[in-house]
Amino acid sequence: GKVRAPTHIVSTISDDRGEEPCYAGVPMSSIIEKGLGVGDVISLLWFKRSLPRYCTQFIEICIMLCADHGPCVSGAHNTIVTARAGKDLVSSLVSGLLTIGPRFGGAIDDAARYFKDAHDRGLTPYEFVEGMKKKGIRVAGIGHRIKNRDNKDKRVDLLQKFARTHFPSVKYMEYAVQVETYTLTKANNLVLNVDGAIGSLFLDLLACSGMFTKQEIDEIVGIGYLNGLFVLARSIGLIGHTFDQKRLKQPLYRHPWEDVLYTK
Ligand code: Q5B
Repeated sequence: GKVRAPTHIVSTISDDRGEEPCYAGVPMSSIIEKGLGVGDVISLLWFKRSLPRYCTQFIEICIMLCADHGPCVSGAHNTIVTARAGKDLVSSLVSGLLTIGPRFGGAIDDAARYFKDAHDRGLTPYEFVEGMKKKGIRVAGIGHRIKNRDNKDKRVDLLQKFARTHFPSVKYMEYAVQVETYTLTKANNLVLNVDGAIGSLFLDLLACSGMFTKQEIDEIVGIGYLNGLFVLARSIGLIGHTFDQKRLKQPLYRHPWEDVLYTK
C-alpha cells in the first residue's frame, strides 16, 4: 500500500486548505455569521474548543482590562523609548513585550500554579505565604507598585464582580482573597493584583465550567497559557503608544543626568 512520508510539522488548531480557514474545525463563515468575538477565537485557537458565553466574555474582559496601564509601566516605557529612537512598529512593540515577566504582567501563570497547589493541598493562607517566604519566592499575583489597601485596583474588583455573578464557583478566587487578607497584614501594598485575579479566576473557569478534564487543567497550568492573556492584551496598548509617539513626532529619548545617581 501507499506509505505516507512523515511530516515535518504537526498542527492541530487551524486549517487553511479548504475554501475558508477553520479554527479548531469551525469555519470562518460560521464564526462571523454567529457574531462570535475575540474571546471565542481565543477559545478555539488556544483551548481547541468552543467555550460558554460567560467564559468567552471573561476572556474578553481580561483583554480589555489589561490592554494598557499608562505610559509609566515597564512595557510602555520601553516601547516609548524604542519608538522615539526611530524604530519601526514591530521593534517598538517587542521591546515593550520583552519586559513582561515575573514582576510585570507575566505573573499570571505562576499565580495560577501556586494558588492551585496551595488551595488543593488545603494550606491556610498563613502556611502558604510563610512557606513561600521560607523558600525565598515572592507570592505571584500579590503586590503592586502604586496600588494598596486604600487604593485597590479597580480592574481586580471588576473581574471579581463579573465572576461572582456568572461563574458557577469562585473557590480559587476566594482563596486568593484570603491570601491577600493575610499579606495585607504584612504590608500595605501586598494586594491581590491584576495578574493574581486573572490567575485565580482562570483556575475557577477551568475547574467549574465543565469544559476541561482534570488532566487538561493540569496541562494548561503546567504549560502556562495564561500569561498569553496579558501579552495579547498589552500588545494593544503598546501599539497605541508607538503610534502616539510617532504622531507626536517625539525626539530621541535621553534620560536626564539629574535622575541618575553617579557613584563609585
Ligand atoms: N514583597 C509587583 O513590588 C512587585 C511581594 C513581597 C512576598 C510578594 C512585587 C512582586 C509578585 C509579582 C507580581 C504583577 C514587583 C504585578 C503588573 C501589571 C500592572 C503593572 C503596573 C499593569 C511590586 C518590597 C518588600 C520586599 C519584598 C516584599 C513584595 N511583593 N513579598 N510576596 N508578592 N509581586 N507581579 O512595590 O522585606 O523589604 O525585602 O514582585 O504579581 O505587573 O501598573 O505597574 O497593568 O501594567 O516594587 O498592573 O509585589 O516592592 O520589590 O521593593 O518589595 O515587599 O520581598 O520585602 P514593589 P519591592 P523586604 S501587576
